[in-house]
Order: sequence, then structure tokens, then C-alpha cells
Amino acid sequence: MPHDQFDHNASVVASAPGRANLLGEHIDYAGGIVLPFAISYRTSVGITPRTDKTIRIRSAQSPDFIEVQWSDLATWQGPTWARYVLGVLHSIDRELPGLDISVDGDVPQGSGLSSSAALECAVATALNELFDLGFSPLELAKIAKKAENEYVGMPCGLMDQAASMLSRENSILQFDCLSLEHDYLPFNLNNHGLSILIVDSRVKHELVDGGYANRFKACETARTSLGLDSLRHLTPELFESADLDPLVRKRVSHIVGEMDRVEKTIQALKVDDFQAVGSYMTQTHASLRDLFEISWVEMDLAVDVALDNGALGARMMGGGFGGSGIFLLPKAEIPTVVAQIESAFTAKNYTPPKSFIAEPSTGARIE
Ligand code: GAF
Repeated sequence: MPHDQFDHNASVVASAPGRANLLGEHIDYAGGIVLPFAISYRTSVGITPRTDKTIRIRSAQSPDFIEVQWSDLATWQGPTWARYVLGVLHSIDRELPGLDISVDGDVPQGSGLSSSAALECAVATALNELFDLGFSPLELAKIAKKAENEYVGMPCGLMDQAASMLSRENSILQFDCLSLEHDYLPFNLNNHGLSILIVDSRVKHELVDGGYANRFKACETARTSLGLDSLRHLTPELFESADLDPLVRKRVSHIVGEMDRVEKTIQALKVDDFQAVGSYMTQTHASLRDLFEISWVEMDLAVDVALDNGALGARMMGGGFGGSGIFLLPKAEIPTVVAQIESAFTAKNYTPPKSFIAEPSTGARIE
């Protein structure tokens, strides 16, 4: 099969989406509640069993051709994209035959839209179906997260994988990262003449870089020094009286504020109060920029321009240091907001951004 061709005749084909996140940023690994939803961009994976123990992987998005023996899986080093696939094979921890795996998809990479979770979840879903493994969607999300934590070495939380596995059309996923319970919130933007615009700043972000791990570590330092099993249990009173290093305190103040904003956003969504939702989004941007310090100048500019041009809310989204932002705005204002952001970027000689309207979409499925 040529590199650029997906194997539509594979024994099983599964697909999984990238995600956006309305609110609840950097609190998944702190045991918070997050509000993501799947976007319509998806990654497809075709898998056919082999009669030997060789795993072969190719992707329409890469010139690499990967060939690995099951016996070498644990110590395999190679391109990161392939490690997301192999990590799932590793963490699914079952005796399986050799596999021919082909990958294709349109989730933008390095844009903070979880192309990695989409790939992991598509692989996990395909294997589950092909070998009748009997895992639930939530268990598959946990397997995908384990792949990323232990095989790729990125200490992410469960939000992206949960969103990719569990999302439903026209809904926000309310996912509790402590209890792992989930629910769906209505997201009737159309009835209110509103849309979600995703703006890719075209500043590439790599979660395997140090900034994400460093924020994760600050939260872990606070949690252990306060003797808590989760920062979810950190009340504002306990936080006020806690003896924390000033930088750790600054980081954790984002966590405390974000958990509170999520609670308020859930209430606002239940009554379609989108003015309030937008205002919490914008507060989250300020918190991620000033307290967590993970925003970047291109996104700060896009947020300011959007708010000046009628957005109800605007914020950076995802791991930080690059990638995309999420903007809530009247549908009618989209052309103006997009044009204004583009011209502001041109004026600063920034790479032109890319924008799209996000419709909450369905999670992983067999094709
Ligand atoms: C990345 C991570 F993978 C998620 O687990 C989450 O922490 C997110 O950044 C920030 O909310 O997407």
C-alpha cells in the first residue's frame, strides 16, 4: 500500500475525533471537572491481523514506514506519532498477533486539538473491536491515556482521551476526572444565533516539551505538601492558609479559580446563559495568561481582537505555549472577527491564523 493511501479493506476501520474544550483547562490531572467536546476532524485507523509477530504502521500524513516486533515494543524508540500507536498496543497489554496498521486523518497536528488522543483512541477502538476485547469506551480512554503517560512520556490528564471516546453531537461532555463519571450538557448555540470559532494561531505546540510537565509538577508539589489525594479537595479557605512556595501558589490559584468557573459554567449552560459562559471563558484566558503563564502573544492578540469585535468569550485552549483558541460569538460576527484577527496578525508579521467553526461532534466509532 503506498504511504498516502489508507487501507479501506483492513479487517477493521475505526475513527476518533480531535477535541475542543469549552472550559476546565489544566485541571484534568488535578481531579477537576472538564467540559470538552469532539470536533468534526477525525483520525481513521485500519488494522488487519498478520500471521507473524510483526507490527507495521504507515500513515498518509508521514513518509515513515514503521516495522517493529512485538518483542521489541517495550524499548522501541522512533517517531513520536508512531509511539502514540505503539503505546496503545503496549498499554492494552494483551497477547496479540502481528498487525498491519494504516492511519489517515485530518485533525491538524500541533494545533492543540488533540490529534494524539484521536490517534490513540482510534487504535484502541479498532483493537477492541477486532479482537473482541470487551473494554468500555471509558476503559479505552484510560488505556489511551496510559499509552501517552507511560509510553510517550507525557503526563497528561484524561480529558482529551475521554472527549475523543465519549463525546456526542450537539453536546458538551461533562467529565469528572476524579470520579470518572460523565454526563452531557446541551449546547444549543444555533437557537441563540451563536457559534464556536476555533482559531489556530499556527504557533506549533508540542506537549512533550517541558512547559506542560512543569505545570503538572507544580500542582503535584502543592497536592503532596498539603497532604491531599487530589487538588479537587483544596477549598479556598485551605488554599488561603496554605504555606506554599510563591510560584506554586500562583499556579495553584489558577486551579482553584478554574474549578470554580467550571461549576458556574455548568449552571450557566443549564439555563442557556451564554453571556455568563463567555465571561467565564475570558476569565479563564486571563488566569492561564497571568497565573499559569502558558499563553502566547499571538493568542493574546487574537483574544483581544475577538473581544473588541463582539465575542462573548475568548480564550486560549489546551496545553498552552501554542495551538488554538476557542471563541464564543454571534454567528453574524464571524466574518468580521476572522478578518480582524487576520489583519492584526498581518500587522505584526505573524503567520496567518486558520479558523473554523466547531460543531460538537460524535466520539470514536467503528466505520
Ligand atoms: C493537554 C493535555 F493532554 C490534557 O490532558 C489537558 O491537561 C490539557 O492539555 C489542558 O487542559 O491537552
